[in-house]
Amino acid sequence: MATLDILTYPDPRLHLVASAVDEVDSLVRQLVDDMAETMYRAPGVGLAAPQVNTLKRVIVVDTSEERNDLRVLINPELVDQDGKQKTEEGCLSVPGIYDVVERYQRIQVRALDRDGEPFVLEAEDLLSVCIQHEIDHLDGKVFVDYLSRLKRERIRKKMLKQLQHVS
Ligand code: GNR
Ligand code: NI
Repeated sequence: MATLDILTYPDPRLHLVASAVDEVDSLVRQLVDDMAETMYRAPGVGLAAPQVNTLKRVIVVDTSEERNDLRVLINPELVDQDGKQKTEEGCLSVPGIYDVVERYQRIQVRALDRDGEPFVLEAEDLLSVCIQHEIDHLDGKVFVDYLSRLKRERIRKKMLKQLQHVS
């Protein structure tokens, strides 16, 4: 296993759309395992493949307190959604920035698991928010895209300034 580098906003690669996985082979499983290790190490409650510069529709999430409930969703698709909730979100690709985003309260998502088997998951609260946040990454969307242009510009400038300091 290996940890992977996480792209940071405003990297333009975070705005590319990921492609569906057509076969869950050993390469995809390797990616899943490396993404899980990267997520736990960060630490974060989710990670999408585009964040580690891989344009495949693969996400991992674990919103459990104990960090022992890994969920792998390959080619995830929302099949149902209900209600609304506003939650303060963060993102490993936008470190240090937190703001409120409105999402569906409850979702049903269909996906393939690490063995390529289809399943349907019902999620609410943080798990639901997290899966919606990760599916957005697959579609080239970062949570700051929901904020006002003014806020987004401030965040962009702050991130670019931090980049200067570390390069
Ligand atoms: O670690 C994360 N925490 C989080 C908190 C609230 C809403 C969404 C998230 S996802 C984020 C990890 C991440 O950036 N996934 O893409
Ligand atoms: Ni994120």
